[in-house]
Amino acid sequence: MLLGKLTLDAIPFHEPIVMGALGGAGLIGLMLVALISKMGKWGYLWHEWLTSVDHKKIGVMYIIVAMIMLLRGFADALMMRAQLAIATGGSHGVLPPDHYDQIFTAHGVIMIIFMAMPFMTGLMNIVVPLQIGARDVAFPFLNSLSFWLLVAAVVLVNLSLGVGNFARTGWVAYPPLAGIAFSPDVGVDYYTWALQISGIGTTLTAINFLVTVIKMRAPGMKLMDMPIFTWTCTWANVLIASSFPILTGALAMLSLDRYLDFHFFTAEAGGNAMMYLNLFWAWGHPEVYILVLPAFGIFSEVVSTFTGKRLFGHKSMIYASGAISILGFMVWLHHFFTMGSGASVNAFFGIATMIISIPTGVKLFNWLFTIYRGRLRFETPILWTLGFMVTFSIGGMTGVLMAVPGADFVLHNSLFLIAHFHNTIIGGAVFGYLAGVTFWFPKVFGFKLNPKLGKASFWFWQIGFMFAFMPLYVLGFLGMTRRLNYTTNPEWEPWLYLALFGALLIACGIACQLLQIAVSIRDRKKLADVSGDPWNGHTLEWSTSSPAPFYNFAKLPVVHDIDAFTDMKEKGVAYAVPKSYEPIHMPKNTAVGVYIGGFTTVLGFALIWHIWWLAIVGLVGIVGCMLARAYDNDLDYYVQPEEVEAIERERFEKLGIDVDNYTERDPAQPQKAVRPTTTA
Ligand code: HEM
Ligand SMILES: [Cu+2]
Repeated sequence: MLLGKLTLDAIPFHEPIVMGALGGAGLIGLMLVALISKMGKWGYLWHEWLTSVDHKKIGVMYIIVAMIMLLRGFADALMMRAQLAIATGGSHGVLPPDHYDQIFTAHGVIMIIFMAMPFMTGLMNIVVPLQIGARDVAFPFLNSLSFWLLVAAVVLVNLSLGVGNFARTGWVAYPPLAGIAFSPDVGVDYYTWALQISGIGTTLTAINFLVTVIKMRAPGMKLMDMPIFTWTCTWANVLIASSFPILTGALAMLSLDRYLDFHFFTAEAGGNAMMYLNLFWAWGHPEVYILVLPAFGIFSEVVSTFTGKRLFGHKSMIYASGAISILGFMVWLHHFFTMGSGASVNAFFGIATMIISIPTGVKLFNWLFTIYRGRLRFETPILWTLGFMVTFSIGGMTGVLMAVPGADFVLHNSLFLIAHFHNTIIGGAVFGYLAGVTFWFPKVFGFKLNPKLGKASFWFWQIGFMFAFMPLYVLGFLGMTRRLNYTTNPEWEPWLYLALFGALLIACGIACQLLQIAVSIRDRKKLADVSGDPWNGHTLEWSTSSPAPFYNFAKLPVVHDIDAFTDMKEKGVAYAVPKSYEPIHMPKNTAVGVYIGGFTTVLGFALIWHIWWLAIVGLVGIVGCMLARAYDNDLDYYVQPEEVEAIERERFEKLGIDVDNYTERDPAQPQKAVRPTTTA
């Protein structure tokens, strides 16, 4: 058949909820297209953003994708909470089981792979090169390619809503359920190809950033001097580079089982489904640290900035992150204590799991000691940080509880587990990213976010979280298992209502954030940051203007201290006017990443639907683009000193520094920090 498994039946015309969602999304899309056309912004969008290799712009695009997917993943969550609040006492609610199963699977996959991961990657993209005083990442084109591979995967996941269906296996896709015998349609294939494609992008990003921090640090910055966010990202990248290949292998084997009748994971021909569980979690557990370590880094930056103190125990923070990373590889079996590995194996993994709480505790005390006797400024990022400390600690403690194999036998697969990991992943990772957005927003856009709405959003999220997830601990103890689409036990009902109420509060929190962006854009003049250093920061990203120029630094900074920028301010050289400028070597924008992303979408779609000729088209397209790129010599250019000077002159004018009558201070004579005041 020309279209493989694809027929008109693949489109769920009979499902009003799905069709409504598709219609809504289509409408919003059309409105966007119309708006961009009306404003005549297509050229700008293409040349300045989509084809950009600037790490800051790529970072922003990652975060936009993450926000869109947060809305989708949260819509799924709301549907589940609403369903479970009405599907009680004999009612089966509105979502049929087949649809409900796709929803919890999509929710889990989207939140982890397509919301949290791009959010983390986006912040890393924006901040890491600036923090180490570099002009971009080591491989700017590769960076753009990674992003477009993510977009290809996101397109596939969203396509599954309207063409075919998504996996009904839970976000872990365990065989035999995920095998061809029990999941004969395309749902699992959407899952595997979307994860494979985005996984390649993630792995490339990790390698890119590892090379960047090794090769491109500013003169004088030793590895141990790197700011703590950069360090935690680096550990995350070590974890990505070593764990994502395991996922790739596991999913490749699952695909071989499904497409070519291999039997890696089916018992009938000598395979073993338990192997999949081991491989999946050998990636899956490091994955949770990939998400949370950079968030720990953000909290560290925020705590030291808003107490105005050097972070307590910079070195111990780095070592603790390393210990967490290494231990993170030795605990995977705690995800299936009930598999029957025996008492000694379970005991080993239980103890290994508990040991991770030690380096995590070290960090918590480092933050507390930094705050101790500091003068805490209660800006929005600090609220997220304090909220994290409380929420994450609860999640950590329930984690240690479940690390006891005996306890896990009772709690496994119950809502207690759901409460535990949302406790850590929302209270840890998501709160961290939201703190990071508020913190670094001015560096990217040149103005701060409205603080009132930011604080309102925090309180809605924090209180909403407690209402949405604390009841799940109780429900777990009361015996409610996860992934149920209706319940019949009247004892559970009040807790299910409370959980829905909590989710609605979180919805208000998200609404506040969207409103915050709109209001802040409107008030951008009032919220402007002309100093480039709106929070009195410690690290190099604050030493350049806001928004940072495309070349980041007119002169590469020279580093003498862990808190490099504080050091410069103390020595009075933070705003020194250079005598002259040199040409700056920069990469040119390119559309190749966009094209490869497009062909990859085609390839993925064709593989999912067994449309072999189309798969060849996709593959040939990808290889063609790669060849074209390989033979292209027009990749870079030099920014001329006159252009740099003009941009820098404008910056110094805004800072109130007279460039023409500037006398250099003697750096040997320490002076009080000269800091221009901010308007907001
Ligand atoms: C923002 C509010 C959120 C709410 C209200 C929410 C709610 C839910 C609900 C109701 C379930 C199904 C529980 C069950 O099995 O009965 C679920 C599962 C899950 N959630 Fe969330 N969630 C939220 C955010 C997140 C975030 C931010 C992440 C990850 C970054 C996440 C990851 C997951 C995962 C992995 C599952 C398991 C899916 C599966 O069973 O395979 N959730 N969530
Ligand atoms: Cu784990």
